[in-house]
Amino acid sequence: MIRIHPLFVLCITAFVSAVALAEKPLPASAGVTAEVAALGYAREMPPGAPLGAAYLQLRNSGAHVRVLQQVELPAYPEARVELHTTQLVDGVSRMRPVKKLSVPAHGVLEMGPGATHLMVHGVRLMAGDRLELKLVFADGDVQQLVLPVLGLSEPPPTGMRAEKPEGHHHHHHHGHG
Ligand SMILES: [Cu+2]
Repeated sequence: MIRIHPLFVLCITAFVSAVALAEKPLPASAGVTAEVAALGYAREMPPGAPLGAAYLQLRNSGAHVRVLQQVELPAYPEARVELHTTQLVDGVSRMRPVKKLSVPAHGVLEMGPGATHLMVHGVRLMAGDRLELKLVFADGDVQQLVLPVLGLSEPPPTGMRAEKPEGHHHHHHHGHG
């Protein structure tokens, strides 16, 4: 396997991104836009659940912070996605929407149950489905990717964090009431 110095990759990415990307094979559900590699999954909704959740791992190989500002569902114009964070308040997980999420330079934004996540409104997520996402970054960059919808007991894709045990029982509490 040919190793290329990261700085070299950074310099040539703008000119020959296709060549640079070819050096790193990515999983089927991954997508790449100028220096951000994405991996993720959505979770099947339990019966009666009003909202769905999806989780991304965004890996920024660039020297500048990247800001995820919006997530759209091209296949579901009526649906919408909120960026959520989860905080433990008095022993109860509470979610709240945020306007943006940052992916640090040379860093990773790791979403997961009980932590930062995407809240999906208006789509019934069923195991085995695929969910197409359009990520819109603050700098105007757009990235499309397709996530698998995993069943309730399926483990996350390799390399992604599993559910935090302490957040499990409170995951569906919502901070709006
Ligand atoms: Cu949420």
